[in-house]
Parts: sequence; C-alpha cells; structure tokens
Amino acid sequence: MPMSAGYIPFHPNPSKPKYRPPAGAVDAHCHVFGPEAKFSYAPERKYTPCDAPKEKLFQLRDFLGFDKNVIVQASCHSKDNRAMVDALETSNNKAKGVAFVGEEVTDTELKWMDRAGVKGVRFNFIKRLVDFTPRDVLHRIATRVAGLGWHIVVYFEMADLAEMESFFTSLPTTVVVDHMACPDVKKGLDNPDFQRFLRLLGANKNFYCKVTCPERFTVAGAPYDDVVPFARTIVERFPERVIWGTDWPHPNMPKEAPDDGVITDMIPKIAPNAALQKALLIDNPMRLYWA
Ligand code: 0GY
Repeated sequence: MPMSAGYIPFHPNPSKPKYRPPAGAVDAHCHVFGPEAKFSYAPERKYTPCDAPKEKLFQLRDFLGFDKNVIVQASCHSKDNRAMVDALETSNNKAKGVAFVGEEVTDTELKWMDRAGVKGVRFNFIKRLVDFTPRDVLHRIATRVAGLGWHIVVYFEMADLAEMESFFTSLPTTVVVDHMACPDVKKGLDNPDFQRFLRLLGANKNFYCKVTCPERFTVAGAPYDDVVPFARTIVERFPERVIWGTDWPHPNMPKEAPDDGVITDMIPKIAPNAALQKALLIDNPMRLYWA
C-alpha cells in the first residue's frame, strides 16, 4: 500500500481574518480526523493525517466567524463514518455531513447517518487517494441515496473531465463538484479544460461547485491571488450554485500548513459584493444542507 509516512499538522495559530463573514455563514468543506485513540484510521488509507478532532474544528469555526460546518468524510477514514457522524451529533445542529460508503452499506446505516445530518455521499476519483470503484456500483449507490434526498459530491481532476462528464450528468441527484474540479492555474482561464468545466456547470442546473482549496492549486502561494480569477469567474457566473469552505485541516499538504485566516480573507476577492457573499456563504449551503 503506498502511504505517505507522516503529516503536516494544521496551522497552530491561524490569523484573525480581516473579512467578517455574514451572520449564519457556513464553512461547507472541512474534515474531522480521529482522534485516533477513539476513531482509528482506515487500514486502506493512502496517508495518515494528524488528529483533527471536532472540538478543534468548532473552535476554529467560532474564531473565523462562521456559524456552521459541512464535514466531508475524507479518505483516511474510508467507509468508517463514525468520527464525522459523532461530530454532527454533538454539533447542536451546526454541522451537516457528507459520507463515504460502499455498496455494502445497509439501509439501517444510511438511516443512522441521515438522522445525524448526513446529506450526501462523496465519490472520490483522485487516484492518489482511493482505489477504483466501478461506475455501475456508484450508480447503484447514487440511486439508493437519491431516495433519502441526498446528493453526490464528486472529487476529480480536471484532466479527467472529458472522460467522466457523461457519468456525472447521468447521476440522479444534485451533484456538487469539489474544489472547482482542480484547475491548473498556470494554464489560465481560457484553457479548454476550464472552459469545458464552465460549460458543464452552465448546461446542468443540478450541478453546484465548491470554490475551495486555493492552497492546493496556487503556484504563487498565499494569499493565493493566482487562484482568485478561477473562483471569481465561477461565483459571478453561477452565483446561485456555489459554496465555499476552508478545507481545514488541509489533509495531505506537501509543505506548509495553510493559515485559515488568509484563506477566509479570499472571500471578498472571489465574491466581491454582499449579495454574492450571502449566496455563497448562506443561501446556497443552507439550501443544500439544512433545507
Ligand atoms: C480534500 C482534499 C484531499 C483529501 C481528501 O478524502 C481525502 O482524503 O479529500 C486531498 O488530498 O486532495 O478534499 O480536503
């Protein structure tokens, strides 16, 4: 099993953002990891993270000025959703979740997660993170969770879009695309892959996009100004179908832990007026996760 040996801990002391999110704002992409002593990591994981327990996440939420979280199951916990569900159950309805499940998941388990506030499942196509799952299996999972009113979150790399597009558009649910489909910022806004992605969003009104993870795509580094044009283009073109998140604790980052205050300060650059910010941080995530 190829597994990265260590981890970069999350930022110990993020800066206070200058930007103040509006009351009720949602951090709609973050994770909880462990603590390992209680919720062990999956044997099939490709990396071992630092413990990033719910208490730390909820502290960060308050410190940055957010009101709610959407906690996405990450690959290091694989199909063991207990840490994420435990965070939802103790969040006082301030956190909803996105699970990772296999076909073997029982209806009882789905109902347990539904009651706790899970609203979607994630299909992860990033080869360095997960092993391959056949599409007919994914289709059957999608059909089952559609019955619960859940959506599908898809995580893939932009270079794979041409090949995967017909699968995505065949899904019977709302589809939320992780991290702007991972744009290559060196190629610029006009590059055919990014333009293809914009067409996909334009043609499919059931698609949402997370304008997240500048820290993963930047070449210039913080404050991530080279990623701003990509996120801003998507926000301005599809204001009613974008959501935003910190990505805390930033699993699997190669060099340094991002400062969540700096990441939060990107919001007014990608959503440059109050109406866009309200749609991005409140209306859209509330429709997807709290309706
Ligand atoms: C993310 C990004 C990553 C990790 C995971 O499931 C995961 O382990 O999502 C990544 O390494 O790109 O979504 O926060």
